[in-house]
Amino acid sequence: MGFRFVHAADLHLDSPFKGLAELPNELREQVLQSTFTAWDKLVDLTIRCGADALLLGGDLFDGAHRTLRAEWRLRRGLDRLGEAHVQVFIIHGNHDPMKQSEPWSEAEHVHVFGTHEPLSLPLFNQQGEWVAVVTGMSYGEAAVYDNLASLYPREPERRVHQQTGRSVPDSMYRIGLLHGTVDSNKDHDPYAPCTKEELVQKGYDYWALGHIHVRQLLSTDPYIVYPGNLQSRHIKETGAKGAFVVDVHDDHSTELAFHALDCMRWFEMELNLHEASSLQQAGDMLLRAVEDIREASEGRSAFVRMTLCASPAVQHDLLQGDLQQELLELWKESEWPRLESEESIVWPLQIMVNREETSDLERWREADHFIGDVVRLGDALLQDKEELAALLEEVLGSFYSQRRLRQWLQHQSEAEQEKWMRDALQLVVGRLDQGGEKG
Ligand SMILES: [Mn+2]
Repeated sequence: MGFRFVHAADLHLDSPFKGLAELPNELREQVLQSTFTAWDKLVDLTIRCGADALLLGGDLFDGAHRTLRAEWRLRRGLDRLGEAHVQVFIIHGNHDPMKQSEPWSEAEHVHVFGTHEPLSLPLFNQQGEWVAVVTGMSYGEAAVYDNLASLYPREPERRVHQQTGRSVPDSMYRIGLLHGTVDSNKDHDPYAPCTKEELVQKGYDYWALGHIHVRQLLSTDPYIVYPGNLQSRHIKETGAKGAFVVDVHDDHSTELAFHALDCMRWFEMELNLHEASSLQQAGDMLLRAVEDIREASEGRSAFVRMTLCASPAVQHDLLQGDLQQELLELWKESEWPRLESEESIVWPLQIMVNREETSDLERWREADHFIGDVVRLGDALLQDKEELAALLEEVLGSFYSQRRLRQWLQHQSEAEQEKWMRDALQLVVGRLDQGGEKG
């Protein structure tokens, strides 16, 4: 018997979105509401597509200390799903380990899996037919290093039979609901680790996973799926975010359709300004790129970290810090009217300049001249890591006496430090060159 379910995970309701203090108020409010807005959109989608069930793979809340408004917003959505006769299956993850009692678990249509061992529950379609068995287990604490998947039963429908006496239909679709790490992932804590092979061996049809925020289809036979988080929360989570609508046919063949549900997106991009010969032209190109992002974000607000790659002439202008700032101001200025009319905003978080070596440097490197000496000295420092480190320590000495600056400096990579050196060299040579000291 066919049925339809929606698979989502990592809602992170009420994420605090730190570090956005400089955003205009209107935009900050949009950001703070975004995880809730995405949840509401998930509920809308689930009801609209006539799904029989919604599966949530953990991290519904961002923090173990949940705000009252987060609980209220979750509950409001669950109530709406109940009115539409949608069953909801929930596990708790590392961000929202299960509490003694979860207020919504009393609702008849909401099934919250406990923490001691995996539980197997029947899933009925809207016609009341038993079509699948869902096995899941919640985290009872934030850090779970045990292999939970290994505890999942091989024939979960037998457990349902033992508990309820209900006779098992001939073919039963098996779903595993799990918050964990498959085959390790360097960007996430290795909670509830297991291998893909282990999951395959269990004989389930669909592994509905949560925890990893990047959408991934690890396997299609069986389906092993991370839907990713519902709403991205920072610049490292780029691209569309949402949930899968999953159709299971009579023969258990399975079809997935991704639906974007996010209400704002993050973009990390480079803008090539090599064709620009003046700052005015660079400004025009920047504004055109902003329109491209607006199109790509499909009506959502967007936050952008942009790196400018410029021709030597423009680069020289950009290197004077205030001009880089001017481009930033131009960008913000062009977005203000939209902010007031609450249209989709494309907002710059940061503009950086990719300071490629200009031809000036190449020219001076060979010259028998003071500027040539400077370039050669810079080259030597870039070759000698110890020398460079010693120089930086000398130059940045006073910063090291301030705790926060010191911490920040200590977290900068060697590559970043080399970039500072190259920037400094470019800047010095640019200034000397401009000063008319040509040999
Ligand atoms: Mn998460």
